[in-house]
Amino acid sequence: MIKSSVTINLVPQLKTGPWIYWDPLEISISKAAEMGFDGVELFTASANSVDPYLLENLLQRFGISISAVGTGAGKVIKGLTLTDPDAEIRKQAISFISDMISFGSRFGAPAIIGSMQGNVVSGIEKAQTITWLVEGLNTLGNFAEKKDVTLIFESLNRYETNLINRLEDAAKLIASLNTHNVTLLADLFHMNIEEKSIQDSIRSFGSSIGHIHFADSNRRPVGNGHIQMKDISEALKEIEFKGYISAEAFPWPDQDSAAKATIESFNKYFC
Ligand code: LER
Ligand code: MN
Repeated sequence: MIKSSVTINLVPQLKTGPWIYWDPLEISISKAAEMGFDGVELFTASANSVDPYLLENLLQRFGISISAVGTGAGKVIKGLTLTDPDAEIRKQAISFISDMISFGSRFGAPAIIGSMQGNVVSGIEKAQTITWLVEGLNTLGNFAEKKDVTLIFESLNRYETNLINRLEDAAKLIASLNTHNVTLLADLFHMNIEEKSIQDSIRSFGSSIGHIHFADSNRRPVGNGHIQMKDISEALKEIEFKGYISAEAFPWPDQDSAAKATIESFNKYFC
């Protein structure tokens, strides 16, 4: 079954990011549950910035799940990536993501690697950068498997990385790993910039897709841009997608309206 999810950001200093809810955990979880979402995707500063017992309690109280946990704070706050030329930084990136995998696994939730993939930097060959990324994903994919969760890899648009921009490149990358535990994240906002056809790419790489980031062309909640969601929903139904469709969009015009627009679009296209 396709499930709905909405993002919650718990890092207030990242003011301009594409997350729907920005309130403290209890308020955001209660609002998401009341709105009818099946899950929430958490963006936290680190693995130990949320009390897992409090979180467990809130999830039970409001009858909602964690769809995934984001790891991007490792880059944005700590400057870590899996492809930094400095081996010590790469090691710290693996450690940061491993902790996030462990945290998410307590709730059966996979971790997402998006911006932690880093960039090809000046003076370093792309092939070398890919080798570091593959090493990191192999280590982390195998670690996640031991924790009984998948690991999710996300291609990002060219303004966020010069490494993996399209679903096809991401699919080739995960096919080259020594683990089958890594799935792909199809973020509709990034795909609208990079793919020839969002729905065709979904059909081509559907068997690898584990998670969707749900946003319109301008990263506003779905229904406020020009993405043709009907075509995309048909493609997702055709590939028998069974994961979460998670709203990673700006809280436009405000958090509550963005959440409402999102769940209405989800119900319109996927129920
Ligand atoms: C960033 O643009 C994004 O889409 C996130 O999901 C990556 O961590
Ligand atoms: Mn995304």
